[in-house]
Amino acid sequence: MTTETPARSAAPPASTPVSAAFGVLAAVLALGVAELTAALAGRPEAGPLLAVGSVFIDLSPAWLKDFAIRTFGAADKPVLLLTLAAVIAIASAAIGTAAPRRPRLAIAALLGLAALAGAAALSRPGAGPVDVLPAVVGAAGGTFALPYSRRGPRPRAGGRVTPGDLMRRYGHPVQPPAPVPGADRRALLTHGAALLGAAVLSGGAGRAITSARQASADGRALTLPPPADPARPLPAGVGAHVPGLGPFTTPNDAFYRVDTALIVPRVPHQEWTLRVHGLVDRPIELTFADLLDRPLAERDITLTCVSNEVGGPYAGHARWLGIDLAALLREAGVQSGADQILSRSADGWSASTALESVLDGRDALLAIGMNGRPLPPAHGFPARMIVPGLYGYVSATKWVTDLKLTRFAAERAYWTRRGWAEQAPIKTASRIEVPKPFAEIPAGAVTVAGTAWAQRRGIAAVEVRVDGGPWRQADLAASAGPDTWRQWRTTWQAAPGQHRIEVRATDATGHTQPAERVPPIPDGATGWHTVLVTVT
Ligand SMILES: Nc1nc2c(c(=O)[nH]1)N[C@H]1C(S)=C(S)[C@@H](COP(=O)(O)O)O[C@H]1N2
Ligand SMILES: [Mo]
Repeated sequence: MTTETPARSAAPPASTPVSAAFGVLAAVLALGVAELTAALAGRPEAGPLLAVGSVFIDLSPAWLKDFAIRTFGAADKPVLLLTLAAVIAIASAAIGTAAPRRPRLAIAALLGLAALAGAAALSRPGAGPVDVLPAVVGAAGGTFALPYSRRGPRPRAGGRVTPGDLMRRYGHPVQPPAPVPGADRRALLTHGAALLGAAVLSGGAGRAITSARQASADGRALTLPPPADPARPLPAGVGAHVPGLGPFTTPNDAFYRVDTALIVPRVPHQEWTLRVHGLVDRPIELTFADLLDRPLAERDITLTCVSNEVGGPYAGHARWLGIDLAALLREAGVQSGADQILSRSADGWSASTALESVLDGRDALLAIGMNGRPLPPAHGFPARMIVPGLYGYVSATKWVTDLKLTRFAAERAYWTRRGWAEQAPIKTASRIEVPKPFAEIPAGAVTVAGTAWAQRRGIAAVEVRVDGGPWRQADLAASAGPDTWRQWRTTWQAAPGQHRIEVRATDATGHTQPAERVPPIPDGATGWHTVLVTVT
């Protein structure tokens, strides 16, 4: 009698690179099935990558966030996700490598990672018990896949047949065939490909389900009522019409985006509500339909971000449609003693806005429309705040669901807890958009153009100088009011060589931008935007 050894243990222990690769495959499968589970549960933000990434964003110190925004700009989120993927790859390769010798330890490590992902998902605002499901299913998928890193996989028939197998099949002893060279490797590849295929299919299906749901949740199909109080038409000549200078009104898809949301929160307007509460006599709860029933105002307002560096891209102009925020607060009956509106969003972000700045007569809006369309999801659909003259982090809450009247002494918001100023009126600013930095331009008449803004005050003058020479007045395009940016242009007779162009604006109160450079934190950058060019 030949003693039969099970085929599994007959397979050779996998080599280290193979074990590592199967460890990574186990992780990829875990992520794929977790993603699918999150999508089926209708909670894409509970998937391990997004949940852990979001926790990382909220826990990371301000200097790291500043660094990320400065270094990667709009790519900061993809960079974070890639970094996270790299960390997972390294950890899972280590788990795979440990698996042949320390299978229990490997499984424990995998379950530990899954537990972290589950805890991260549960800690997110609005999370419920279903949010652990992706981690649980992912852990199951990972442990299922992991044994392949413990041993080489079962050989294919003919690859390694025991004499016992042949005895049973043919009823008499048969000489086992020589192992087919390469069969083990083929089997490894097949198993690897199967795992990868399952991971990609489940992950891809998850993504597809999520994006299909999202398309139905956003307001693309929605028609907004016309404004009871339309914006004044833009005066002719608000655009300086210089090639390379953006349009006066920024198209929605070109509008800068700044927020802490790793994926765009999708809030179905049918389910959205806004609560107005705190230090008020009559708390209010509004649905989206209630908003549509109220008189809508349309206003031209330029929005800017406090994180914008001198000359930076985080500014945009849009025509917003919304309800009068001050009127809403008055309806609720704000009590004396309140000095702050603490607004919160569906994704758990918050902003503290000085109550005074919303009640002082400016066009503060609870906006639902942007440039004639419902707000795009990335810009806060179903509703967001817009307060002229304040940087976005203290005023422009997207996906807003809650307004609490409170006191600065009692409560702080997302960024003010992280060292940014509580009072953040937008500083007078100007930037050169044409020519571009380090442009090579032919000698002769060169058009220099850009934008300047000083919301609430308005721009009174823009001056340009070259190589530290005398300041010269630029031509201002028409003004659309104090709350919008203003385009400008001038002509410079350029001689060959390297040149430094600088710009500074003066607002309608007579305040001129100071030369002193200060960084964005805590309440906005100052300094003159400077562009170096080569004239040939
Ligand atoms: N929910 C939420 N709203 C938010 C933010 C955020 O991180 N989360 N960022 C704010 C900041 S810092 C700015 S500058 C504006 C930017 O608005 P935009 O992305 O529509 O340009 O949104 C504000 N509203
Ligand atoms: Mo911002």
